[in-house]
Amino acid sequence: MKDLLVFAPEVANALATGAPVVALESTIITHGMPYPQNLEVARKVETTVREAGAVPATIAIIAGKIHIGLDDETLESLAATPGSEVMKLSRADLAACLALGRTGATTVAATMICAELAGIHVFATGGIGGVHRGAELSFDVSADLHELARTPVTVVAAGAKAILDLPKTLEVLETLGVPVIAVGQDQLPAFWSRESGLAAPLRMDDPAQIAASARMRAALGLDGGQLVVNPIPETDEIPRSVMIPVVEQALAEAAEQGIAAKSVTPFLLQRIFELTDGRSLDANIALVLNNARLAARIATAMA
Ligand code: PSU
Ligand code: MN
Repeated sequence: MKDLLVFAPEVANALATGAPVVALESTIITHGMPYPQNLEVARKVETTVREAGAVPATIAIIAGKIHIGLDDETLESLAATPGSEVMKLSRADLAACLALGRTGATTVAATMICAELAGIHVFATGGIGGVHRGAELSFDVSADLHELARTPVTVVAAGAKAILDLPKTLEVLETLGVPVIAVGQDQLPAFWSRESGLAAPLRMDDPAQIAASARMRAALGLDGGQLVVNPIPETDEIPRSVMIPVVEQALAEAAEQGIAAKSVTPFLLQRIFELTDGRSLDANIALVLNNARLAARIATAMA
């Protein structure tokens, strides 16, 4: 296992001294945002974590090794590689990518697995995967939900994207025993928008409460992590009324073109980017930075 993990010196040092560390995913870089904004954002997220007093650890698989923290050169080459040439890794294909010596970006699920192996307990991202609309026919339910049920990492996201079926996503999380904790409001946030029209199951406004809740789960021997849902800042949000028709159109086009499986989320994100004249990307960037700040505070409370 030691040979499989490659730690950035800064991360190794932080973990050895018990300093707060925040894991970051790489699929958002390769499949979630266009180049070169993706590179700019990846760097900005790391800076934001540092400014908030924690050490960032961006996770990716490079030539068959799990990298915990990427140097700038690696980050740049990953960001510049077209998504079609990088594996999008979840629980199902992580081991295969490593065994074949290949390079891949980690989704929420795969990043959780790698963070846990590295001893990192907090992870910041944009949005998690969830139950897709029409899942009753397509069976498209993100492996992120099952990972949250089994791997003890606290994941900070801005809710699940409105491209998903949010009520069904909440139902599945409840069935799987995953606490969904809203911060600063009672509603589940909906990624680009603060409101989803759905009540969040739990609310904790203080990072210390979130840290205490993770400790209590461990003390009880409960498997799995926590999903912290942090609303996008008011000044950056795109209201729900604006997003609903955009999402409907992107979904209709995906259905028309027969987009399926792993391609669904990247396709929808790209179409929504085009349909909002780039506004969705600005919102996406703002919410990721906002999540990085909160994750750093939670990691600090846990350290
Ligand atoms: N949300 C975003 N951008 C992304 C993703 C989610 O705003 O790039 C990625 C995450 O890595 C998440 C994955 O884990 O999409 C979910 O993909 P799927 O629905 O295929 O499980
Ligand atoms: Mn899927």
